[in-house]
Amino acid sequence: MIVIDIAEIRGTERDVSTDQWTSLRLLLKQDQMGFSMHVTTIPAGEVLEMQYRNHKEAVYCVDGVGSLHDLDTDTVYPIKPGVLYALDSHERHILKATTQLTTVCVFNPPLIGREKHDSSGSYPILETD
Ligand code: 9YT
Repeated sequence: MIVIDIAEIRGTERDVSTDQWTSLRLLLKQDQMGFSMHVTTIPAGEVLEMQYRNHKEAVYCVDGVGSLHDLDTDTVYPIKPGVLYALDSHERHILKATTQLTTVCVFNPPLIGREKHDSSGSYPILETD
């Protein structure tokens, strides 16, 4: 069994930040659950364009408000606590944080933690050492 307190992750290599977000990786590929699970915080005003070509991602909002623009269908959805979106078809999308957003994100296949977004907003598939 894995039992982890998010406080143990802060300041470790599982505490990943870019200039647009911070992500605490509760579970990664090396934990052998078949998915990774992250708590991602996006500051107010950020606009993230992404397309996960190599992964499926589900995002559950636990705090804050914003919007999600599905660029494949040109549909805009409100994001608020209790809303989940699942990118089941690798959709191009834009996530806007109106206030600071806190989300729980699950990736399949799991991230190993060192992935960087490419110019399209995708993560590569990386293998563990
Ligand atoms: C919501 C979203 O996808 N943000 C980008 C970061 C990602 N959630 C991650 O690497 O944890």
